[in-house]
Amino acid sequence: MSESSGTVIATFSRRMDVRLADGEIVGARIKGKKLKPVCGDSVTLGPLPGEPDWLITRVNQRSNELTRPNIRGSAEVLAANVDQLVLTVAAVPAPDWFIVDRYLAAAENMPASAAIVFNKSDIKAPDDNEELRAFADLGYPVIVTSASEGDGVERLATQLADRVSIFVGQSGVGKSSLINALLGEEAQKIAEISRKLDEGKHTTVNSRMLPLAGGGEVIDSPGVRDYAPSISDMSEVAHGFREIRAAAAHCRFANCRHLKEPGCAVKQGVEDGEILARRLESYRRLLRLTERLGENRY
Ligand SMILES: Nc1nc2c(ncn2[C@@H]2O[C@H](COP(=O)(O)OP(=O)(O)O)[C@@H](O)[C@H]2O)c(=O)[nH]1
Ligand SMILES: [Mg+2]
Ligand SMILES: [Zn+2]
Repeated sequence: MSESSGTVIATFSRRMDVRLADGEIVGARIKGKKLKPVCGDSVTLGPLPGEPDWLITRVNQRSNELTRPNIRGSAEVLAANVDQLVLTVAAVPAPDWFIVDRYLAAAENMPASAAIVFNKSDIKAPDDNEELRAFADLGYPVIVTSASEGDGVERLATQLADRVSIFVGQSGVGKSSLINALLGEEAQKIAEISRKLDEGKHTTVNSRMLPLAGGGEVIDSPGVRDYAPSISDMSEVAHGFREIRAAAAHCRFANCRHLKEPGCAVKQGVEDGEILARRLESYRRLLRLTERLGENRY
């Protein structure tokens, strides 16, 4: 079997679409049960005689992984080799800022950069939004868009240029609409046609990666009702929150968990109005969740 390398651009449980180096897209299945390629993976694969599907024989070393815990508490990988998380929120449905915090915690630990998009500005402009201002103060780019009116789409395109970005966030915030606005009708249609080749065989698209005209890739992901990163070491929890990580250096105890310890600089930061109370609460929730999952991990 002659070997090629390619990038996984869509997954349908155990079947995937792989883009070869020359741009051709092939369907593929996976050799054995141990290999678990995800969208964004670089894989080694080869054609199978007498079959349209190719066979993936190897998943190449990943630069990072976007994860969430599965019910047994171990990590499920949602995407790999991602440069940037685009955390999408909207005027409606109302943002859950705790989910945004947890995606940011994932980005900090992957590591990957992160940007926040506030979509549907045509419905309600996010004027004087305390949460968005706090994210901008932490150094995260905040981009206000309207996928339907086109506002902010240029700026978003600049933010995405020449890197691999995954759109994440609640269902209905406009992730797919924004990607449509970025790619234009034509590119979307091409993606649809390539899919129609064997429609019916696999229906649930987990994630799909699409190339941007000017360079770079975007991954559309299905909406979530909730999200938390899978954490392998408790120190990653505080590492996930930039301002908590920074303040922690000034806590009285080096191993301060920022719960009830005296001389906690993080708690002091909240009292002084330098750290949002919600961010500390977010950190504490993720700490508790991670501890609980750790206890159940077997
Ligand atoms: N008013 C308005 N509606 C939008 C905008 N973007 C998306 N929508 C609508 O919001 C709904 C959900 O959009 P979709 O892209 O499927 O969201 P996704 O679940 O995050 O992929 C659809 O009915 C879209 O037409 C926007 O900028 N303004
Ligand atoms: Mg969608
Ligand atoms: Zn502390």
